Amino acid sequence: MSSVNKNLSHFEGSEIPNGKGMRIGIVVSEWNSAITGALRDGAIKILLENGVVEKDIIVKYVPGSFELTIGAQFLCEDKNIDGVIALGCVIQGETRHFDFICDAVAHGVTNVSLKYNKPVIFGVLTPNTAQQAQDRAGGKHGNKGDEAAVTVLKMIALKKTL
Ligand code: DLZ
Repeated sequence: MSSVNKNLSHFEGSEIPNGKGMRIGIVVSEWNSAITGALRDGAIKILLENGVVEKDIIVKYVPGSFELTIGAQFLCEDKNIDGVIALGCVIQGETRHFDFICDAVAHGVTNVSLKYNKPVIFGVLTPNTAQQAQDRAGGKHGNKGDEAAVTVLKMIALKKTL
């Protein structure tokens, strides 16, 4: 994989915006819950470290990654929510559903984001093995939940400038 030897949670570019006053939904897939729980915890930690208050982080669960799209839509319907993070893990070696699920979620979250004009961040791991998933959920390649949290803060801040 192209990420070999990289910590993917090393952020480059502009500063992380302060999230004070932002209200953020997190939708978490229960499939591969040890991994998705670590993604969720990473995302929450980053949001709290960057000014989002606990009561403004709304966490909801869906059965599998396929349901992340509708979960994100439910959250986007709340007009007080500024942005949503969708967290899941689909391991390629373990399911023939892989392509169907990944394509559906990628298109689904994009559609929801455009429909509601709010950032919906794709925080779905799509590794080949369980080890690669662990490496990206608080392991040697960082935590994709952290990246998703930074991304939602940046996108909400961008919208506020326009
Ligand atoms: C069915 C299924 C399979 C085989 N594998 C995964 C997976 O690796 N990761 C994941 O998040 N969900 C998986 N699912 C469940 C689907 O996402 C979905 O919940 C079911 O197909 C019901 O719609």
